[in-house]
Amino acid sequence: MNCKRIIFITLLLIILPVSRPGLTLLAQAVPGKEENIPFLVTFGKDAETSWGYDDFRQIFFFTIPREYTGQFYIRVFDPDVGGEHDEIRGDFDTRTFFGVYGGKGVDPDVNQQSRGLNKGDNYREGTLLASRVFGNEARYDNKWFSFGPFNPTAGDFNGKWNSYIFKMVVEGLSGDDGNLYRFFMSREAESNLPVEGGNAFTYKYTFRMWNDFKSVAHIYPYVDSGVVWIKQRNFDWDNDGYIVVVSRYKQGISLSVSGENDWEEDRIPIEAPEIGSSLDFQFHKAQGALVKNNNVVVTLESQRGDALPFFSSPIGGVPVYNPKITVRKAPKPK
Ligand SMILES: [Ca+2]
Ligand SMILES: [Ca+2]
Ligand SMILES: [Ca+2]
Repeated sequence: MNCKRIIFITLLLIILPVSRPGLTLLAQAVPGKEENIPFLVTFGKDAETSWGYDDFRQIFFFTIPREYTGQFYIRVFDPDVGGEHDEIRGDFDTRTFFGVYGGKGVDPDVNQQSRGLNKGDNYREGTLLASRVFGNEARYDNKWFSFGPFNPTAGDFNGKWNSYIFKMVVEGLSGDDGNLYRFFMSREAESNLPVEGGNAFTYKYTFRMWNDFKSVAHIYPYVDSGVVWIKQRNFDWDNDGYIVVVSRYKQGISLSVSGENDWEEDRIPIEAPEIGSSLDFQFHKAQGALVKNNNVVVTLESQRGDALPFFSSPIGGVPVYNPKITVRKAPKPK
C-alpha cells in the first residue's frame, strides 16, 4: 500500500463518522453495540404473560439510507426455539414467525398501525417480501439465518430519515417457550457486514437482561420536536434493581419499577435542549440475589399520546452525562 493510499484511508476514517449527522457507521446489530443487551425475546402465544411478555410479538423497523444502492440481508441469530439460548417450558414446542415487509404501509410515521402497539392494529401491513416459521430446529440453533437479498427501493421511503424503511415482524404462533434471538442488517448473506448509515428502531422493546450483577443495559429513545413530557411504562422488571433515565441534561431520574407480570409508569419532563437527541434509559440489576433470565418490556409516549422510537444506534450518539448521578423520583402521571 503506498503512502497516498494510507493517507486517503486515514482521512476517510476520520471524515466518515461525522459526515452523516445523526447516523453512525456500524449501526446494524440489533440490539445495538451500546445497548449491552444479549437478546430480544418473543414468547409463543400460549405462554404465561408473567414470563415477560404480554402480546407475543416484536416489531422492528430497519432503515437503509437513500444513497445505498446495493442489496442487503436481514440476518437472524438463533431463530429456532430449542437447543441453546432459548427459554424452555416443559418441552420446546414453540413456533415463531419471522416476516420481512416492504412497500406502502410499512412506514410507521404514515401508518401508525404498523407499530403494532394497540390491540387490533394491522401491524402486518405492507408487502411481505420474505418469511419463515421456525420451530425446534437444530440446524438453525446457535446459527445465523439470512432473509434476502432485498433491494432498498422495495422499502417504504421516509423523507424525514431520507431512508427506505423495512419491517421485521416476529410473532410467537404457538407454544409457550421463549424465543431468544437477535438481528443484523448486512450487505452479505454469510457474514455481518454493515450497511453504512443504516439503523433500526422499535416502539415497544422486549429484551433479555444479562445474568450478571455488573451489567447495565441501555435503550435509547429519540425525542422529536414538540415533546413536552413523556410517559414511560415498564412491564415485568421483577423488581430487579433500578431504572434511571439519563441525558445530556439529566443527571439521572429514578423510575418506578415493575414487579412480576405488572406494569409501572411515570411521567418524565423533557427540556428544550433534549429535543432532537436521545435519552439513555439504564437498567441496573439488583446486587445480591441474582434475578435470572429477566425479560422486560418498555414503551414510551409523549404528552400527545404518540409513541417514541428506540433506536439500536442512538441518534446523535450516546448522551454524555455527569457520572456523579443524583437520583430523584419521577412524578406520577396525572
Ligand atoms: Ca436456540
Ligand atoms: Ca413448551
Ligand atoms: Ca432462539
